[in-house]
Amino acid sequence: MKEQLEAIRVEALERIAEVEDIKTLQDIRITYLGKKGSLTSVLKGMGKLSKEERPVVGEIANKVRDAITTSLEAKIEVLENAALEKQLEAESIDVTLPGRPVKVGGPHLLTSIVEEIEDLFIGMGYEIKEGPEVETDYFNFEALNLPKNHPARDMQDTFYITNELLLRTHTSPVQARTMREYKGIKPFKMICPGKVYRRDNDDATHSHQFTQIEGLYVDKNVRMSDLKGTLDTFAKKMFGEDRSIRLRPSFFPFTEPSVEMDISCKVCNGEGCSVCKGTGWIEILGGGMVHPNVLEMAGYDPQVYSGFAFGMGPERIAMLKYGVNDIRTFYTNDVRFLKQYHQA
Ligand code: 2U9
Repeated sequence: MKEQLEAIRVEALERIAEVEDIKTLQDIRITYLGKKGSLTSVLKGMGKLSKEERPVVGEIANKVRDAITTSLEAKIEVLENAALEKQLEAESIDVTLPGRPVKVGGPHLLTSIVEEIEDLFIGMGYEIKEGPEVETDYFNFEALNLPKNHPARDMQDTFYITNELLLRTHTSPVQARTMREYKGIKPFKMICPGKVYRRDNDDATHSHQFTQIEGLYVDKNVRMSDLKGTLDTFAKKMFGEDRSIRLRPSFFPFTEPSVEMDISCKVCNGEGCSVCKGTGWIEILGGGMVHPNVLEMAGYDPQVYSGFAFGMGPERIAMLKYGVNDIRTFYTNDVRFLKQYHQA
């Protein structure tokens, strides 16, 4: 029996030494020390031993069990440490590796232009106003001296939603709303940037949705020369101090007299080239003195108050300033186009 116990010890320790995984170690524990294990079955046979032999064999059996247990625990610790090492190695982060660059976006060219124009007018004391894109027929047409059946309504092809509701065709209704808000007594300067909609077929110079910035100044004694000075300041700040402007007579239902403003062509310095179609001038915006009917409808007495208004298309301004030749590039969002104008 002593030999049997010794054989178990040797065999068990050998197997433990060879094992490389914890699961097999657990199987070994069961094989030797479990209820039906080999050590246990040897111990069960101790009843057959003499009184003298029993304590001697018992002590050896205890020692063998202790030896196997100690060896098992030591090996478990070794394997667990190795597993932990392996996991730490696999999960280690090399903090010295260079990071992946994060792509940063920037404002759209149109947004930059609108903000630049806003800043210019804020500097001249203007406030920024916004209004709804779904407008009433009243604010989009009626309040701007375009009564129903007025032939000038044909100038704009409109997206109608109902008989009375439409997508605004210009930002002018925001000005009509502002005059109403200031109740015919408060003098003010405002500009209103925003999206507008026309039933146009899209091509290089037309888009069914585009941007407008319109301005309005109402006070006592506002004169045409104020308009001219304001627009001259704007043109020089926007296109360069070496630019000159000229005003040509025009017609808009909401202004009288009405003008269109050109700036001298930067490409040929007024000599005439393909950009300015040989004229030396490039049309930038329209404007005029607010029609007395428009002032009156909004509650401002045209005998006391006067005003000037102007309107421009930021897409056109951006196209001229940066040589963009197709208005659709603002809306098709080709990143190669957008990237060129990041000032990030
Ligand atoms: C009120 C009174 C007057 C706004 C004006 C223009 C002239 C004009 C267009 C030019 C090209 C915009 O981009 S565009 O389509 N606009 O020429 N806009 S006067 O006059 C107003 C507006 C509102 C109450």
